[in-house]
Amino acid sequence: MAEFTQRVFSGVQPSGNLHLGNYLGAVRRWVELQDRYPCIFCVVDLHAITVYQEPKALEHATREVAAAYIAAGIDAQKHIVFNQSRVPEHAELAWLFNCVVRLGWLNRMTQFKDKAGKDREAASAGLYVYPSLMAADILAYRATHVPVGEDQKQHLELTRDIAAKFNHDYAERIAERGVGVPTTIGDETVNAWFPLTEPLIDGPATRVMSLRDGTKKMSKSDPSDLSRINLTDDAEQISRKIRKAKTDPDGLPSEVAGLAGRPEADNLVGIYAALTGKTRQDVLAEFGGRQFSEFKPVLADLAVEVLSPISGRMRELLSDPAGIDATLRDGAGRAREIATATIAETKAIMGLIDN
Ligand code: AQP
Repeated sequence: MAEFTQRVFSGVQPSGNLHLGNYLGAVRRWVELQDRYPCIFCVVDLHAITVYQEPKALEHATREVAAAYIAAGIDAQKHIVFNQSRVPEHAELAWLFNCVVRLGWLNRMTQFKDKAGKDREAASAGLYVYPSLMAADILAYRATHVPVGEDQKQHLELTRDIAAKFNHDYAERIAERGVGVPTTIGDETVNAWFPLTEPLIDGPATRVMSLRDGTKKMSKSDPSDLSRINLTDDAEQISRKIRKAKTDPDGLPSEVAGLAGRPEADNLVGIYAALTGKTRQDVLAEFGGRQFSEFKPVLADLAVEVLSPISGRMRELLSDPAGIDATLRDGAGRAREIATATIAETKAIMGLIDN
């Protein structure tokens, strides 16, 4: 029986400095997955412009995100690394999906509500249809697995809804053209053109929180630089930010249950766990009963040890922007071969003449 080719797709927006949350929640997981799957890692610049980006800063951030992927250990020769806008099929498929997605579905997206804020009328239309573009990014490669942080879970569910509706609406045509892949959903088997992509959200750092407020996620667009550890921060900056991280007056508990209602403590313990590959319980077995004044310097040393080789390698790569551009160009060429074939068949399924 035919099956979907197993493939991983994921991306980061070049909308500012890459931070520890992006690294622990996404990029570091990709490095592990690249030994098990063929992977496509995209710098999603078309997503970034859903909010205004100063052009020079966008160029710099695009190269910086690509450099971070490679510095973190992504093999851009064996896998595919490129920036989204170089492959126009993403935007083309997003339009087709805009005609599949329902307004009611888009209206439920919490990220739009968060990012648009109170003045929704002033938000770009791009920000509103962002989830269609994300579905297109993934399904242009008919990717089966997408490693992301917790915040992207709802968008991934929407991607599955779009795929399922497309498969359902065009079921006859998919069968007629003999391109369907039998896919079991519950106790039903459908003839799918698009896979129902699996999100991969696991580990102790699927949601790294701001160092200034444990109830808000660490984010590139947080106006306070003290809220996040950037991958480009040097040892002194990392230590200072961890020293200044908000905590409560109590010491560390010895059981995970003792972290309940203490978001800042939970966050720092989670970061330590993710950086060492341990569980929160392991960390508390070691540090339970100690004060933050003792824990923070150990955490800072650990963060510097893990991040400095990455930031050093990023600096080297960024000293040769033409080299990064060549990697992105090469990746885009290979990505495009896959995406053009998907779009051609998708259009044919929909009845859009293109011969
Ligand atoms: N705080 C986080 N903890 C764990 N994972 C995170 N990710 C983002 N923030 C955290 C994951 O990183 C990947 C890339 O995210 P993105 O660039 O698409 O944008 P985002 O999720 O909107 O990240 P930011 O930093 O908050 O950017 P801005 O401020 O520009 O919106 C995704 O897999 C995401 O889950």
